[in-house]
Amino acid sequence: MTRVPATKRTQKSLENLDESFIHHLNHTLAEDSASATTLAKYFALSYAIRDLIADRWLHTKSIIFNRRDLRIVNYLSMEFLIGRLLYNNVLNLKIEKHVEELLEKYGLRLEDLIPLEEDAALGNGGLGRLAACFLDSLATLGYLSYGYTIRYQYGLFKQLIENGYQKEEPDDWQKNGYPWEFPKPEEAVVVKFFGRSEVYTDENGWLKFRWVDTYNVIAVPYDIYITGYNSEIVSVLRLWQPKAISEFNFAEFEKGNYEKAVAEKNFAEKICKVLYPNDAFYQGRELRLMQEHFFVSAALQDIVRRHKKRYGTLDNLYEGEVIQLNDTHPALAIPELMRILLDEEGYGWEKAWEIVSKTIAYTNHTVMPEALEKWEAPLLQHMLPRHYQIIEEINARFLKDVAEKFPGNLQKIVNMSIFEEGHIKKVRMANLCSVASFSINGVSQLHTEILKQSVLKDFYEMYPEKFNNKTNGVTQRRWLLESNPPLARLITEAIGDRWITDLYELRKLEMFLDDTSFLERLGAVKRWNKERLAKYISEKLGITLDVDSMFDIQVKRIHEYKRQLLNILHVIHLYNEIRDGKLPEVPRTFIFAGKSAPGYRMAKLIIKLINSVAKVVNEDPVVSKYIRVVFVPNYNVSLAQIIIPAANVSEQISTAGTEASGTGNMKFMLNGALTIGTLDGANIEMLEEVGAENIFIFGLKADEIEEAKRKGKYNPFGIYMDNVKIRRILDMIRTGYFNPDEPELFVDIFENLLYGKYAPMPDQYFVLADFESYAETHKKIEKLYQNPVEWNKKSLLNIARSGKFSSDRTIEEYIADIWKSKKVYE
Ligand code: HBZ
Repeated sequence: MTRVPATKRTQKSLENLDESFIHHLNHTLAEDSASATTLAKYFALSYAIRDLIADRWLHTKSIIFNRRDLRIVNYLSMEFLIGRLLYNNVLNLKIEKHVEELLEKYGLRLEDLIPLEEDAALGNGGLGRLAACFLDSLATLGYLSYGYTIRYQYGLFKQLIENGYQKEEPDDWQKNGYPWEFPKPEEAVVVKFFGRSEVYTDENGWLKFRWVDTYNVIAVPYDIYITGYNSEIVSVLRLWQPKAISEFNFAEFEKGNYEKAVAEKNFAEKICKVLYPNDAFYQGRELRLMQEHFFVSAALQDIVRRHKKRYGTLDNLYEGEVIQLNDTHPALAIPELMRILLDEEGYGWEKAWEIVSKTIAYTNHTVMPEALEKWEAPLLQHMLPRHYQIIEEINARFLKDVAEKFPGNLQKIVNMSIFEEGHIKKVRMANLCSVASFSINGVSQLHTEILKQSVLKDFYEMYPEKFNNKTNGVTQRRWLLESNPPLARLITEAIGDRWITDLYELRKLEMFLDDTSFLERLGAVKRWNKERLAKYISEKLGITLDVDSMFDIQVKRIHEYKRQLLNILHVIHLYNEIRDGKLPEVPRTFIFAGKSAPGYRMAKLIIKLINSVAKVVNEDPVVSKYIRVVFVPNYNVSLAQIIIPAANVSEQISTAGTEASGTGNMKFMLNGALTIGTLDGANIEMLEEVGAENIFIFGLKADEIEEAKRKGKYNPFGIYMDNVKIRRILDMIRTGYFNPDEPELFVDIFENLLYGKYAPMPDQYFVLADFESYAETHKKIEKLYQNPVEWNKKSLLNIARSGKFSSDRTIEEYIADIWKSKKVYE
């Protein structure tokens, strides 16, 4: 296919951008330029840009229905954490200059409009943000792709910090309207719940099942077109919104049953009310199961409809479509596709199973047992009786295969069965995915090895060919070009702009490793970013930061396994040293940000501890000359774009073997921070890229942690008794040093570390075991920071070697090994 250069298409419509802006201001919004608010102008500009994007969608759509040789990637995910789109679209369309000139005529700058957009926070953390990066890469590389999820009314809650405690507020992200989506009511489908499975004999005398007496809801799609950099092709992010079939029941109303009159509407609205705010924690709530089924069923009907339109048959569904499950949350895609093929399309079991198991692939994102989805069988059976029956049949056939492969090995049957027997029978979604998918992947080398050797060991023995690794990546368009303009400029001046679509180009920066003037400019860029963050913190929190101090940053969800506790214990240690007159050689600012799940007691207590320590440290006239501690509220994508570029040091300190990959680690590296980290997740691969002299690794390794646990030989109480520094720190926490008004407040943290009061064992994340090694490594960092040339050199090397961590590389690997799709333009 001959390619119309992307710029040409845009250029054509660009000539009208000014007119289009005024048109939308006057006619879409009915405002005039003299009296319109800045918000109205933000909307007018967004609508004008959206028109350019709609053109690309029409082009992409024509390819979808004309090119049957291109397999479409379907990424099913409960979460897409896309953040703001205005500036992202401006950069991807390469229209920044034009837009700046246009706005200037109205006395506006792009940077005044950008913050008016609400973040679309339809995700919790890494898993949701990964999905967003993938759509950017797919569009940029020119593959056809759809993301499917729910149009949540409320995204991830907004975090307030009051008196040091996290408070949650609903995130009404659509309250002013949202300019980037297109409702497509004509493509609505019906999603069914409850009812029963009925046997009947069809016209050929075959015994068949059908799902009857169901409760039905309409699913209406809203599309957001995700642009790629300099690309004609957009990815479609399709958000499903439930709608009642009958929104108002007049008969019930007449009878005075006001509740019943709106019952259907309430049911529909409940489904998409809110994103579940847990990350890495499973809660078996009925509403969550409804959400999972709702968007999966809508997505599958959509995929099936599209394939029939493209090929006229479902026999070869896997040739036109591939479905990637983002963790087990969309696992109901498996029985739903079976149900469609068996009950609605008339396929027999064997052919239906062949289609399903050649179409669906599964990505695992965690090995933490508390995060694994296990639905109570009676709940699933009640809500989705036909799906339950299909899962039973899948399991029966699968267990036959297991028995054949491992004759007489009952343990295998017990381990691998989709059902976990017990007081309440459970459906193990990871097992269902492992049985039905043609590909099972982890998200870093270490994580994939752990899957093969422990969590999914039996499945690996049965189907070794299904297993593969796809180390995560992040898009450099958002995480460098958009978030760090001065660094992007410096790089482009030095090596040209090809890095924007080929991150390995950054290797060329190694030419400048001994160029002191270049290193100085790199230092100046970092300083600019630190000033930008300091300004934000001063405006929002009234805290003044010293931009000469070393910015040491840990931003991510608050979770015990991520060990924000280790970080703050180390801060307390530095506090003690300063009070003892042992003054640090470098002033440091410790910055934290991140949300806790609202119901996660320990994580919330850790937030309070950080804030309590911050208060004591920052208010101490001597100590605050050397260290400051800041907790920045409401961490989200937009805040990450300001915080990450300002880091000198990136904290990636999870207990080895717990963080599947991490992606924040990659964003920091790309922005020139030096990492202090454990040998966990993708940190290991970062070490491989930069070499041991350019990353600060500390702590126990995954196999050492594993062994200590297995042998039950870890004794944190012994460490407490033997190590005066640690004893002093923990005693301060226990006795209320940081919270004299309520001295007992942090006792639970103390007791959890030493006695495992709220955990299966004392200090289950090995905080005390790694403390000394962590503190020593921090000393090395302190020393290096005193030599700016050496520091900037390592910083530059980290940037230069971050090429592997582009989501473009990740996507090309998914394409080559799993999706086997082709680019629109080769
Ligand atoms: O997925 C994260 C991993 O913890 C992180 O290591 C990895 O880099 C990232 C991308 O692969 N996992 C999550 O973010 N998980 C969730 O957010 C989650 C959300 C809802 C759940 C369970 C997990 O029910």
